[in-house]
Amino acid sequence: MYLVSLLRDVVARTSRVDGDGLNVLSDGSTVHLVLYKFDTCRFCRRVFDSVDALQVNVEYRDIRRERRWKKELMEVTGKSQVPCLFVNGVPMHESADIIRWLEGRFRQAGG
Ligand SMILES: N[C@@H](CCC(=O)N[C@@H](CS)C(=O)NCC(=O)O)C(=O)O
Repeated sequence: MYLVSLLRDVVARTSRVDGDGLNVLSDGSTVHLVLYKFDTCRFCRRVFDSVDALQVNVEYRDIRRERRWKKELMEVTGKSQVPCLFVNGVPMHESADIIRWLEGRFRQAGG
């Protein structure tokens, strides 16, 4: 049963809508978000949940599905650790920091 639910979860994750990553903030400025991840990473899942709850537009780059994303991540950050969120091209590691940042930017007043 555990395997079945795990597989179902993986399928759900892989069918998630991949946006273009462009977000318009309340002050009219734009922020481009790219998340390097892989789907069985539990730290990535915490970030997925936050992205979904906050309805943020994120472009996903799966480092296990496409070799070029892992290569690119390593070239820019010097490591292959995920999740890594690029905010307007600037990398941010650590799921807790990423979630805190997302909540600070995208949580609706009163929400
Ligand atoms: N403290 C980090 C842990 C992230 C982490 O351990 N990610 C694993 C995958 S679940 C990883 O990327 N390990 C290094 C590697 O695969 O090169 C966070 O919360 O984001």
